[in-house]
Amino acid sequence: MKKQNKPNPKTVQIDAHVVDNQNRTMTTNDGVPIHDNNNTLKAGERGPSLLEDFIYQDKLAHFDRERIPERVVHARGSGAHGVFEATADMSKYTRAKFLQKGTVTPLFTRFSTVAGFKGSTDLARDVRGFSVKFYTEEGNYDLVGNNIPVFFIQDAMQFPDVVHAVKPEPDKEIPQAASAHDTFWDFISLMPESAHMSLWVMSDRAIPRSLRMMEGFGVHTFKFINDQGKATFVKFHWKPKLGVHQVAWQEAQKISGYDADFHRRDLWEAIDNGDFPQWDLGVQLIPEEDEMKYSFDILDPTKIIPEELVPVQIIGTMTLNRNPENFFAETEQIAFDPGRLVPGIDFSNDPLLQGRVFSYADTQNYRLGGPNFHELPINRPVNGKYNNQKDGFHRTDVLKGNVSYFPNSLGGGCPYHAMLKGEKGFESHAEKIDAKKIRERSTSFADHFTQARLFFNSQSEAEQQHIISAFSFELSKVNSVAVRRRELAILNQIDKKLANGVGKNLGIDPPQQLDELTLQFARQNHPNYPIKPNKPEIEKSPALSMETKAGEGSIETRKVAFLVADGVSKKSVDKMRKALKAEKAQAVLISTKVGALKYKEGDTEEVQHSYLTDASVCFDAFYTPEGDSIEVLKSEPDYIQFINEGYRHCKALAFAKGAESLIDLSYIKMKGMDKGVVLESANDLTGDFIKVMKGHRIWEREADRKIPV
Ligand code: HDD
Repeated sequence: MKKQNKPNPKTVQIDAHVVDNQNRTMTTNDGVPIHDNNNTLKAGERGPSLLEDFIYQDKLAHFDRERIPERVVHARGSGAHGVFEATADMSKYTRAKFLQKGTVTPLFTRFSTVAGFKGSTDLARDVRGFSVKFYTEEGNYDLVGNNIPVFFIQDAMQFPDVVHAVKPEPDKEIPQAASAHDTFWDFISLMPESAHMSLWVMSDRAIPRSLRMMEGFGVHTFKFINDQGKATFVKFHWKPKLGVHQVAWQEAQKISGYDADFHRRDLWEAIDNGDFPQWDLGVQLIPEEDEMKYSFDILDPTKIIPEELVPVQIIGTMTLNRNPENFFAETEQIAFDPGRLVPGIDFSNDPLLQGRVFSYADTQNYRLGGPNFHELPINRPVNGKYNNQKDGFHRTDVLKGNVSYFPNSLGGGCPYHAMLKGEKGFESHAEKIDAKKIRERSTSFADHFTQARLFFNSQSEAEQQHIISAFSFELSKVNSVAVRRRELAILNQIDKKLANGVGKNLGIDPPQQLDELTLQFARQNHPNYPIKPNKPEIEKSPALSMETKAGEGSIETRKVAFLVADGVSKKSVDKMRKALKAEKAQAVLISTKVGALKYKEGDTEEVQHSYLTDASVCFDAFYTPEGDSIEVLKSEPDYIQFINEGYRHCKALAFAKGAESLIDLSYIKMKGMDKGVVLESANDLTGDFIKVMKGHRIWEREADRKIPV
């Protein structure tokens, strides 16, 4: 798998299974040519169908079994193939071959939402799954993470509970893909350990602009193991090259109606256009000796290690460069499992991670119908698998010979143990354990609010307001006043501004003390709860704010709506189009109708989008070119809606000469001009527009957000 001009081994492996129907006669599943695929076999023209119609049976029997159980969580997902190139010398820390400098490894990445069913909207407020299967030369390694670096719970035993709480309520199966309901907040308000993650989920991290513009985290602390068997604790981070961006909550809700596949489409189209998304893989390395050095426990999955304490070192880059050939065969059937490792990586004793080690293979066995799911093309290791496991449902490998046991002499002692030939296979880290069996929680896991506070403190003013709005929205949808109050008591332990802001919107004064029920449950894990927390190393971490990660001023692949109508000036369109193209941003013409757009200059251009089919929320910025179209747009209410919404959502708007008159019809007139409204008559039209777009949003407008639309 070294960098060579040879074909990607995973592509070659999958291609061997690709079926192309071009120029083929239709056959049954047994390869029998089909003469007529429209009519069942009947006794006479108007007679009953015959049982002997094996062609009909073949077709229907397959159809009747076309659904498999969806994933119990992360059912809704989108994936793509790619490669990882290691760029740093990691040999000091890990013997994993795919992490050695210069190695290129094929991979498949699947992004997902957690709570919604398979057909739910992409824009739900939710955690996003971020799973990568590396097909390394030492077997498959799965990094199954999220776009949020902490988790709701500390012990895997409670995973079914948190999932049951967030999923639709079991009596009425409502709501779909939403945490804004009673059972979720009932659970969260009884579980102070979920305070930190609940802040992340109520932040804009939970409504990404694109799957290509979000960070990924391995969440747990893992271990790197080097050639000498020495361990180093490690946390994994994926850093998107396009920056970290979000949509506004109101946008998310509207996008769900206009394009429920917004993220899936965006990923597919970007790869299809050759705009391959990239992420750097970063690691935080903690020497074994430093395990107990921090004010928090590095084994606790509700805690981050602030980047200011342990910097993230970049060790390689992932590029997603190929869309799947078939969604079901690849994205649906891929089986991730954080419990499968390659030599050089090991688990830590994080009790959440330890519990995951069981659950994933178990669920794949069920979901994919038996123990041979490893043989599905998407799951096969590229280096082959050789062992004595055999038979079972859907076995496809044809094991040769009469030997399927070890030790054997008849099969030449094969397949042999690595150590028998002086090779090194996977060896677990020889950690010394001397302990009693107990069912308890470590006291070092009992501080639930310090890092939640760190997160809130580290957000910009606008980001803090979004968190307050999100909590207010979610808790307003909770019917139980007791649950609302209990959650407010938790928020009050984190930050007064947060609790008071939400309390004001709910009409409840936040209680000063945690609710008795919350304390009662917390004391089951920590009898002396609440426990005095250690003094944190830092009070603020700039790395936690999305605003500081908004990208190095790139607008690559961002979508700009050109708001046009017949009579628009081609010169005015092309001027902006050219400038955006130079920045690799996309121009999308939106007109009063699809089909041929007539330019003022006489030419025509095919338009795919209209005010009827598209909405402002699906675009990053807006441009109104000059021309006779301006008169048409004056009486087009959907045009006015576009710019009103764009303005409200703090996006950049540019107006060519003459188009400024349209501003008078919008709320911009009422609320006033700002740097985000770029006029050709007053500004460098293209230069200033691009400059404002690079800032992503005009946050100053946030102070006056209640503009009606
Ligand atoms: Fe999980 C799927 C991420 C805790 C049990 N999980 C799943 C997927 C992601 C995560 C991204 C989708 C994989 C795919 O695309 O197919 N899960 C996480 C993270 C966790 C976490 C980051 C905490 C840090 N999960 C977790 C626990 C358990 C599970 C504690 C059980 C004890 N997760 C599952 C599962 C799923 C799953 C039930 C459902 C479908 C699947 O595995 O393949 O086994």
